[in-house]
Amino acid sequence: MAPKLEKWRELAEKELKRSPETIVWNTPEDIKVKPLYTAEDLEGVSHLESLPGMKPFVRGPRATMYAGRPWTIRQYAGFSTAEESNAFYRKALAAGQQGVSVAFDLATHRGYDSDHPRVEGDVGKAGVAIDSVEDMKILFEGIPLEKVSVSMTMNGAVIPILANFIVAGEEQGVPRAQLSGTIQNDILKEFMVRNTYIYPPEPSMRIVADIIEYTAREMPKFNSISISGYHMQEAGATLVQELAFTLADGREYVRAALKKGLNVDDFAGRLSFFFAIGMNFFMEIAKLRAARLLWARIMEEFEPKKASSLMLRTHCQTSGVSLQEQDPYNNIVRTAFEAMSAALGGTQSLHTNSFDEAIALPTEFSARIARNTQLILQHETGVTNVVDPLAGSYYIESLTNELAEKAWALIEEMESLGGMTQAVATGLPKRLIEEAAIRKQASVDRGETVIVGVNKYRPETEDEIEILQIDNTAVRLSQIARLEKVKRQRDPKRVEAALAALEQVARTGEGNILEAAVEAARLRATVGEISDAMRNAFNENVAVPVIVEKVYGESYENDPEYRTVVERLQSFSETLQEKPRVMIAKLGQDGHDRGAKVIASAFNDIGFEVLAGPLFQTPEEAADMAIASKVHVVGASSLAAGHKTLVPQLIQELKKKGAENIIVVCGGVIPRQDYDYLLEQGVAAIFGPGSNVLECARTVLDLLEGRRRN
Ligand code: 2CP
Repeated sequence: MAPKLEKWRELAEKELKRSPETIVWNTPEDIKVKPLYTAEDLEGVSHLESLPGMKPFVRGPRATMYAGRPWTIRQYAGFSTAEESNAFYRKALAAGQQGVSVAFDLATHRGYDSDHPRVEGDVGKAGVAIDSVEDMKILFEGIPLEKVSVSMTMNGAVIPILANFIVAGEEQGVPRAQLSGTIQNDILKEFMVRNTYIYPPEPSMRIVADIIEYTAREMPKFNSISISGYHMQEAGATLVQELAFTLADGREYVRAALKKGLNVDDFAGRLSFFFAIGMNFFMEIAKLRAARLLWARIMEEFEPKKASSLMLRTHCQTSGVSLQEQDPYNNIVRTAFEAMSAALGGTQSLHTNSFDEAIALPTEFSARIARNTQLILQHETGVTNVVDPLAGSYYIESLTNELAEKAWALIEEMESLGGMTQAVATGLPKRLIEEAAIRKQASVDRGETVIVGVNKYRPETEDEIEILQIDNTAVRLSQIARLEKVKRQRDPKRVEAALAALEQVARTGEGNILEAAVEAARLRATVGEISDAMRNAFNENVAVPVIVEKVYGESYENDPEYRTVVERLQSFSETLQEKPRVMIAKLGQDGHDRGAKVIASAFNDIGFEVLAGPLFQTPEEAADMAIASKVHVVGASSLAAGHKTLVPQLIQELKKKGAENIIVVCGGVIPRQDYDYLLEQGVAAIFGPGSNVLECARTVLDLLEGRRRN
């Protein structure tokens, strides 16, 4: 150690009255953050001399970055009908938003038309309902698609949605070659965390490759994929996991495209990325820098000729899970810090969350504050004037290097499993993320990770905030009316032939699936019909939920409070002469299962017998399963706003089948305004965001004991 540093250590020890090693922060990534960084930490770090716009692009993909052009303010939005979403986009663009980003409802994500019986609770809820080109045309009416770039978050039903977009553009007078934007089209992370898949992994990978092929040939301004780590972090992944799995996914997509015979330089420049930006301010900045560094390293393997093929460009979104229901205005502050972090990390495009998103869909007011957060950053803080302003910081450069090294090791581990498709099939990445999520939850529950207004400094009274409610039934009926009209006006024979041709392309592997779907969409085949033609060829993916054991319990080792609950449950089980059985149910098309998985694992460790229901159950299917498995409690987890339709239906189904003795509780993103309604419908307890899992277990035990006494 240099003599001066030795001196610092002495001073630090004097101040602390203990060794400075005792204040090292061990992050969830297992990075030991020290109180001081110096030039010594950068010895041997090789990326320090690089410049922006040049490989390995660690300092940014463009030479001038925001000094030349600021990042795109691209707010993700969509709800209800195409008309309502269109009005929302036009207003947002007039108020300073720079690009459009479409949120589709879950029915669309999973390839169902709005009239399908499985999607009654989901139509128009967490996004806009799109059934055909007619809806798509309304969605973009008055928005010049040759100028405004459009991002579409779609993975499962990616073929019909992109086909509809292409045809809507054409019919608006914009040829596909002029369309700019991005389609998410990242199926591997769907199997790991996001769950809006339709088909099994292998044909799903073919779909991705066909889209890359088609856009490379026909749509030079369109980003063929948005390789996403966002949902991994949302599901609980550490930043190293997010980084590694995302880049490993990217490598896999490149291989899939090369296998189709494409030249790497013809498509690599249009691959894009998407990361979450959480509250670990400096680490997030370093993560984006490390991502660019590693992507350039990965792409070198494929020996591209163009430098732009090595360049990682990314969208970022502030973290949804960092938002809290309690003391919700704090979320504005959280989002602002996260946005600053994304800007300092060099993102190309950014969504800032609305402060009420932990509770419901954003209102016009909360959406304005979210957008203004970025406008203020761009116009008032001076953050855009200098490229990569934190380069050279001992701490940032050291973190960049350490994250890159750790992520690289994990990328190589995935490689040793045969690449990411194989790794995903083994379930390993999913399990690692779930374990990290459970550890994080335990750390919050125990107060080790502080969340202001939630597990510390909680206000005595809660502010009630205005929320946006969607009349789901009205949306569904209007969609069904339009669907019927579309079907009346089209030529059924030609539609049938186009769908048969599409199925044939899917089945044989000859031809391009997107190309065939564009023909079908032009003739007004619907999203559901196009998806079904592919279902016929590919079948559906079925996933069996696995419960991670012991991680939650281990985090609580020797904790007296935890022991008390465990012992109380043990003695209750003795009276019952069996462990109480809890089924965790996911109803409708809502695939957000972090909460459900965490609860299932924690409850299992605490001593309940836990049954994890599969994703996408109808209320009737969930009731049948609960009855067949003789459960005492069903916990319905809802994060996609379907709870007011689906949970009462579940209770009705249980009653209809004579099982009203089964206790129904629910949790997830449920606004307080809905509590009374749900309680009236027979829900016994509601656990909103920020609930302490041990508290939930206590409440469930109270309910079980109460039921037994009566
Ligand atoms: C950029 N440009 C510049 C400069 N910077 N030109 C001169 N000087 C500069 N300093 C050029 C670029 O080369 C590009 O032109 C154009 O300006 C636009 O810039 P960009 O950086 O490409 O920005 P963008 O068009 O906004 O594209 C950003 C991304 C794209 C990341 C590449 O893929 C994107 O917009 N992704 C958004 C994804 C998204 O919104 N996802 C929503 C997730 P050229 O194109 O001609 O080169 S929703 C999340 C929810 C949670 C969910 O998934 O469930």
